[in-house]
Amino acid sequence: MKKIQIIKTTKELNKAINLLSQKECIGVDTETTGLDPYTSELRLIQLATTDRAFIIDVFKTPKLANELKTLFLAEKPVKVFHNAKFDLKMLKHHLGLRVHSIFDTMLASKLICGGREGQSHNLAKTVDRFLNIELDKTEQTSNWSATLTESQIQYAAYDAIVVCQLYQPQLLKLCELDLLDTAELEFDCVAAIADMELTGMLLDEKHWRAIVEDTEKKSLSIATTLRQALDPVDVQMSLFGESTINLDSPSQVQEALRKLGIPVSDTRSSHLQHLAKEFPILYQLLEYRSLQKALSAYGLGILKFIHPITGRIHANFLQIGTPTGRLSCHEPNLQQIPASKEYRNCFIASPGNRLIIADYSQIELRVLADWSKDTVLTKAFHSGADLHCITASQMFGASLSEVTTEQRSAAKQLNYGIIYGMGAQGLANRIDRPISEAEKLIERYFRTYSGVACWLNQAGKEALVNKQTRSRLGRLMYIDFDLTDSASLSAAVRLGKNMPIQATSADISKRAMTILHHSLTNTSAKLINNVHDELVLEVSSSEAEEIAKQVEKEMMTAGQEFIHNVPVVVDVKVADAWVK
Ligand code: DCT
Ligand code: MG
Repeated sequence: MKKIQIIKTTKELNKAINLLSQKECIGVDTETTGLDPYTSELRLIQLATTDRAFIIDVFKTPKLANELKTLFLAEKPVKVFHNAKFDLKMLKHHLGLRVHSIFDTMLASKLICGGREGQSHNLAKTVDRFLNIELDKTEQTSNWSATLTESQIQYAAYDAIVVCQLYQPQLLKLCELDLLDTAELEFDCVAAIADMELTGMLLDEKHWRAIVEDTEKKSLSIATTLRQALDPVDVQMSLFGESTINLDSPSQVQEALRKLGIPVSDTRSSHLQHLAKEFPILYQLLEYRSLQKALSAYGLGILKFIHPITGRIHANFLQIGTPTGRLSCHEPNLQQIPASKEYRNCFIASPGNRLIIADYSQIELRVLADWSKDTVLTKAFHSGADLHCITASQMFGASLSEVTTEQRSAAKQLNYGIIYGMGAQGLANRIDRPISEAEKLIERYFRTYSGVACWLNQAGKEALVNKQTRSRLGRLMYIDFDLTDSASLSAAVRLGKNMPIQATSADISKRAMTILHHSLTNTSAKLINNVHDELVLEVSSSEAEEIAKQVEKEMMTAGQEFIHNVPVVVDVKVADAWVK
């Protein structure tokens, strides 16, 4: 039986804080009446050591919670949370409390897992894995707004205690796996992400509806053209001139295309793209599909995420959303709003504010240049000229001023394709040239950038030997493969080449968020979105220009912590909407 105390007076609280302050770490947890900070209430705050817990009932003694300010801001003890983002949002929104020196047992568990998917990192599973304890979570969703039962108090206390107990074994494991730097980077970034979610983004609902309607109209009109082309007989016979073909059915579409003499082996878009030059009707089909996709992904569905209280969209960002450490975003996915102007234009600054849109220029290629120490690529970045143009001039033997748009675009495909382990066939498809030409280009690329070739080769080999790869900071990504399966082997090699680069870029982006979150604390500026190498902030108009400069400078600083021999460039724009 663990010792549990419900704190009722300032005196009791001070005594508890005294005791807790002497610990290396304390477990912290909250119980709330729901998941959304704006519509639910904060009921309990639990503070714990490994064998006792102190509980503050915020309903009964709300003033006591404010007394936690010093403890929460202090460097020591370390505050251990499981999924700190959730508790930080509640503490900040309801009590204005901020927390320094965080250790997050959920993020630690994910880091230790090294990007392997299929493992759950909820508290019960984490406790089971690291402490071999079975945790009863039945009270989690019980009624936290009524009079609390003994069982609820026990549950609340025990959660904070086990979180505190997780600290030592997880710290040891992080140390063993050489993950302390990565863990520090992650833990420092939690508050930035919590605040970004609390702030949310403003969507111009009317404008969005207009665009969706416009897309629907376009889609309808293309569908009519397509039906007439694909199903001419039916249209003529039908009384209402309507075709019965279902354009969303691959088998019906394939059959109709074949009847027209178009030799389709399947109806995947990449295949159709290939044939479209010869059979232009396929361009219409591709266009129809992309409109339909946009409608289902970004149709009116997003409007239900506009918060009834704030009027903004508060998406859910998963801090370690992918094995490389990139953030992912859900409900809705603000990272996947189409890059086209019309959609992004709908995300606006609220009156009196402006947006700052800042993105790293070619960050992955800069990481590659710096890490591989390739002299040619490094020199290209130092020259300050357009990288893709430089590559094009080298690949096609033209002077910089002679490079054509197509050549630049092919060079760009090459520059990025290389880090994704793209082969000659892939390049040929993307630049729409014969495979023999793609082969020559790749060969010339590696001859020019021999340092890159060497680094990539090595990275691919090491992935197979070590069955893992790491970012520059040391983020661990296990690579699982089947030695007897060549497809699985080449996938592993590809990951070995690409993951370290992408993960390092993700680390840079997180570091930038942390630095900005910290330095912008006493300004009007707030982070509102992260799309990998791009950060979006909202700021009062009067501060916008000045803070934009600060954002540029600090994002560069974050980049240069990881990239030492190549300049880091950040493009910054101040605008009324999310457009570049
Ligand atoms: N990207 C990629 N593969 C490509 C193109 C882009 O992986 N073929 C990724 C990496 C960079 C990011 O998208 C931003 O894309 P762009 O802005 O188009 O790339 P850029 O290098 O900045 O090129 P440009 O100078 O044309 O903007
Ligand atoms: Mg660009």
